[in-house]
Amino acid sequence: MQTPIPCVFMRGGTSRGPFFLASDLPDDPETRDNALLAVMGSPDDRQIDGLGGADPLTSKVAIVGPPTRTDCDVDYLFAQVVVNEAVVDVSPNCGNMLAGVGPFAIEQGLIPANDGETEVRIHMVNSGDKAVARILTPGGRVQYQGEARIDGVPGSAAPIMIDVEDTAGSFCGALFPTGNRADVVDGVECSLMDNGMPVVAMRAADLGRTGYETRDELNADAELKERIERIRLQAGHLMNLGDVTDNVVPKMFLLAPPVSGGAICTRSYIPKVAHASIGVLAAVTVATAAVFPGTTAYGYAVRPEGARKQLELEHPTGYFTVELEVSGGEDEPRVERAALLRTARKLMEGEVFVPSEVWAGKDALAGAIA
Ligand code: NQM
Repeated sequence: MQTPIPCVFMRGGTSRGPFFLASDLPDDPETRDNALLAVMGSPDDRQIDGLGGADPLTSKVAIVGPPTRTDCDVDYLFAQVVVNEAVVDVSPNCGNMLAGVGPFAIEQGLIPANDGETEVRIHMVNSGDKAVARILTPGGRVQYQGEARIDGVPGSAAPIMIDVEDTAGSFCGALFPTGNRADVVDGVECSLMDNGMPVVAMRAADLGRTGYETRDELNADAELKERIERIRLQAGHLMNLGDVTDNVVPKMFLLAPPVSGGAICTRSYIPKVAHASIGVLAAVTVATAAVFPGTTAYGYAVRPEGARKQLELEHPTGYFTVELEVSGGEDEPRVERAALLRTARKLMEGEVFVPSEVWAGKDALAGAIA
């Protein structure tokens, strides 16, 4: 026997995965995680027995429900399903899947749509932070087609503008959890930061690399991956995250001077596989590093003048633009807000099946209680 679970399969930014209503999933986190492993086909390098795309970027799940924060319209819990381990990590956020939350919430009737544009205030449950997404809804229906382009996704789609604020220290308690703008970890100077995503930012040159390597080259570099994982495990303790062996944070960044007219060049690991582009909230954190003197990013970064700064972060498949609103002086800046452009597309709507020994479904529970 198998249990059907209603689900919408969506691309959100440069990620993809199933979106669920929280009320359609098991309430108990352990059963929920087992169901999500079965949905995605993990653990398995190919995720052949599930919906996962055998890559961290396509092994993601969004769980959406009514808000538990009074200033928000919906709750969004993100789950990273590890491809080849039986691990479901709800410790990080995902700013890419976030792009699909507004369209999903509107179409599921969690929030009414305006004729024109609908603002969806999203409580990112993983960190407790709030994001505001603006969705095009002509005639009260979500518009997916449009002219907005984001690197890492072919073609164009309707723009989804997302604002995040007050993300400093969302997971680690402070923007610089060690109190320093740079620390030496395992012999390498690192900026340990969290402006919406815990990040370890290192100069690629300090690890004997250029920082301009392709994703394939980085994934084939076993020696570098081992070194970076050693640094990550130590950084986890320094960043108040504890033992991060089974967590997908902090994300690991190699930085280099910009080569294509951007603000800084980035390569990232999420955290053990190189990213095809860059994570959204990770990009906000690295852009923040670029405006703080004393970080590993500052000396490399090319920054525009003024309080509102557009920083184009170079990554393996193009650019990611982060707009930062910065107050305070040059030495003690404060990032008030970050704005991002994403797109999303609904790909499929239906039911996904999990073996009933993993989860027998809500009706079974109701039957047992009755
Ligand atoms: O940093 C990848 C992604 C992400 C996360 C990852 C993300 C973010 O590109 O907000 O979006 O870091 O695993 O989807």
